[in-house]
Amino acid sequence: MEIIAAVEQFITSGRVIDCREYGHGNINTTYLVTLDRKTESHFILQRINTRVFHHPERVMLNMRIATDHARMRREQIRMGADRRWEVPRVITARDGRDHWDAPDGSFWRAISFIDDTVSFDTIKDIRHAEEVGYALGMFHTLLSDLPPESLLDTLEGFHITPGYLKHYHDVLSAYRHGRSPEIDYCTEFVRERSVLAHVLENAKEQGRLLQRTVHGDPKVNNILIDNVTGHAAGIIDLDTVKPGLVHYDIGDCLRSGCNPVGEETAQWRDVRFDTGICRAILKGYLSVAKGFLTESDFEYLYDSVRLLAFELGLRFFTDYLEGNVYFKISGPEHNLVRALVQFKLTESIESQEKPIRRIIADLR
Ligand code: ADP
Ligand code: GN1
Ligand code: MG
Repeated sequence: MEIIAAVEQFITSGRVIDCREYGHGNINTTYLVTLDRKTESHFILQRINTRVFHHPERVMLNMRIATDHARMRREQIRMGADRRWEVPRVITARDGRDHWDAPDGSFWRAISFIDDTVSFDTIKDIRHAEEVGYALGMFHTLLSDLPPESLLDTLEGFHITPGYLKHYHDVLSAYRHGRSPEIDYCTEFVRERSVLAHVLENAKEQGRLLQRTVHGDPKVNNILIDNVTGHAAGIIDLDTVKPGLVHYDIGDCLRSGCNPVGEETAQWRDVRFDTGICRAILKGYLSVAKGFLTESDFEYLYDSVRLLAFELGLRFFTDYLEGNVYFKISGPEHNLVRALVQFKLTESIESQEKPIRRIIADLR
């Protein structure tokens, strides 16, 4: 498919000057398009990965509901005068729809570009960490009164760790390739933690944690930072906005932010969980979101950090064993190394359970 054919579906004025692959996403393919016009000279064009999202038109429906709601709430909330908060806008295609179905079956959509911002793959300092936490807190606040039932389940089983564990067992029993010390380390790691996998889903079933509208993927590079002020200016990658537990988001944001060497490092032995960053992210988060967290929500915060690191390791490891069918990779061992990174991170979280629980108690 010629990308230019997709670009043209979303432009009403101006000429295309440039179109280049953009960002470091693991799922979709993202392009930054530049036009020769004065306003809105950039936009984001994305080909949605339909191997992951089987009903991309439902993803777009959720995105429109969530962004309309967030924009409406943003006007009602008193945000500091020095703060901007941008909600990405879905750009309508020439035929009036919110996406374009290409003749080859690929699914394309365009989103407004949030100008004068930058996204980092890792946390650069404590202030950045607080802003990342603030961004997630602001996102949850803006959607806190959007009933989760208003959204469709666009990715069944997403963050349901027991489901990933079951799939892992199926894949492992069909696995016929060679073993290695790394594979054995991972299988043993998962075996020792099969009880852990149920912690949040059990709490949900017992009514201790309630479903809300969540982001699903609030890792560090999905939070845009204003170039000038250093403040968080918005949160992107809204494909997984759907009903869920805020714990999925808090756990995911912490597992992503508190790993200073980043999730793509090859030096997996050096991975550790940084409690200073953890404190700063939670401080930023709670500065906006404390009001809607219950006692029970606080009780499960430590479990959520540990679980989400473990869960992502399990997802990467399963994908490796399954022949890399889900995440984009740069080589055959990529998902195995990514899994080792997350498992090392989980170990580091476990070894610091007391200080992490203390941080949560102090900020409560
Ligand atoms: P993926 O689902 O593959 O992770 P994303 O939606 O996160 O794709 O986009 C990939 C990258 O493109 C982001 O990390 C960010 O750097 C950039 N990006 C995406 N949307 C926008 C936007 N609306 N404004 C500015 N940058 C964006
Ligand atoms: C994927 O699309 P991206 O790169 O922001 C994945 C997340 C993982 C993340 C790990 C829909 O996110 O769940 O946490 O990779 N998204 C989906 O980097 O599976
Ligand atoms: Mg992303």
